[in-house]
Amino acid sequence: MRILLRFFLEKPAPHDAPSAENQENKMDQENNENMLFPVGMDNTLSTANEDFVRENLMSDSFLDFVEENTKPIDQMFAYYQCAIMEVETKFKVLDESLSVELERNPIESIKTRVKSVDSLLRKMKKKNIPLNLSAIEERINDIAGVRVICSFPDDIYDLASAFLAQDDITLIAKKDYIKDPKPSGYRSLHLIVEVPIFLKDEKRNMKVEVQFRTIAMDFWASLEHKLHYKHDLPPERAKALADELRDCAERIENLDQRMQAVRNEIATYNEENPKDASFPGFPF
Ligand code: 0O2
Repeated sequence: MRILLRFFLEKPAPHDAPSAENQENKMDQENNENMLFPVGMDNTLSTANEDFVRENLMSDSFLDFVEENTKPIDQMFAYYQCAIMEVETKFKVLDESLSVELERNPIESIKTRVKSVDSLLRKMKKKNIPLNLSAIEERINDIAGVRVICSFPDDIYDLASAFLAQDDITLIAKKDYIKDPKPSGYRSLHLIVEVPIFLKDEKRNMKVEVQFRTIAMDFWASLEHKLHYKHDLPPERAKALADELRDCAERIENLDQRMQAVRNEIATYNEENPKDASFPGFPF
């Protein structure tokens, strides 16, 4: 619907009689924008486009057809959004409960997203997935995504095992790119899980991809993702930059290990030298 409206709204009003001044401006504008059609022809085409849109794309039967077919898609995205909310809440609860035991929050932040339509279509094309909703739900695992950014590498594994121990979570797949980084240098722990969502009169199991990263891993992945848009580099420069990014990833891994070692030493010291648990002045 929005596409139809935009198409319609962005076209100039075709029946406006152009004044000489407007006509001149229009020609300047068209020359500037390198348009394909001469002025008169453009107007004729706009009128033809509008007639086509009114008669076909705005007919009641076509609009009913669009509504009928977009509803299941909107519903599917809404279900994935519900699954994201369930999983995000689970991590907020884990973070709060573990903060007492650890005296700090193991989760720095949580980011969530439902896959964008263009990213979904690109994946369907890449994997040659048939154009129907059940094939999409069955074969695409990351429509719902939750990214959990942790303080230290050990927090990742502690949180992942606490999450997987919950009896309504089913593990579908696990990819440990921390123990076995991608050739790009990418590090993260990925879990594909199924989580139930409870609707008005049904329960549905939905797939969610959970990515666990430390702040350092997320820093690298976010910047590297942005740099991917630079496709037109000469091959030797592209290789040099890929090597540079891999080197940055290795340095970041080293930083993570050093920060983890500092944390471990402090934790050991605290265990060996416990604070006096009794509060002076309180009789219990
Ligand atoms: P988006 O929507 O932009 O996040 P599978 O889904 O398992 O069949 P896929 O997609 O190859 O196959 O899975 P993979 O590689 O395990 O995980 C894909 C996601 O991990 C990507 O999402 C990224 O979020 C992240 N990722 C994987 N490799 C890299 C990498 O080299 N650099 C960065 N920055 N991120 C990476 P998408 O597919 O990009 O989709």
